[in-house]
Amino acid sequence: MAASPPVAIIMGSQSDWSTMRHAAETLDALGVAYDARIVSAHRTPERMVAFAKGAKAAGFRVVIAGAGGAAHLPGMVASLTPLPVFGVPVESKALSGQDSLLSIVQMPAGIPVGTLAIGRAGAVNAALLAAAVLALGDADLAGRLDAWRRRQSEAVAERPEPSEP
Ligand code: RP5
Repeated sequence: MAASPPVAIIMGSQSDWSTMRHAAETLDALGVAYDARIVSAHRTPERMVAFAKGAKAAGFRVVIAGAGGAAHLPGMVASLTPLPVFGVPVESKALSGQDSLLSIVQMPAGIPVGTLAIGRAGAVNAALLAAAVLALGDADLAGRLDAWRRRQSEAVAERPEPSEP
């Protein structure tokens, strides 16, 4: 069986995809392969355990986990795999993602989850961090990451456009 791509993007629900697709698009732009899956800590707990326990042996090297509300998915997965886990708090309807953020970031000492910002910014930055980790052992990817950052800098105007909002 072919090894998994280096990055797993997991999320608790289909409804998280509108946020997590930004991680996928960022990895696409950097030429980093990934597998995106719905793995819910409370609706599909056995799927979650199977994924997390098998992730390293499957060939994944980094996990990006997005969840909203009582967002225990990133922490639960981190407890079951030695791989680095980056958590993305998805913006919830009731509490605008503050619940997701606090659920993910407040891990007790011993099992880390690298927690990003709420929503799109967190999803993009989780992908950039995953790429940075992989780039430590991949000079081509390191070059693509440098180029991505250079293009971002070049796209910033020196002065604001007065007619734009
Ligand atoms: C969490 O519950 C998911 O990560 C999602 O953010 C939230 C709401 O899920 P749905 O009710 O939209 O499926 O498990």
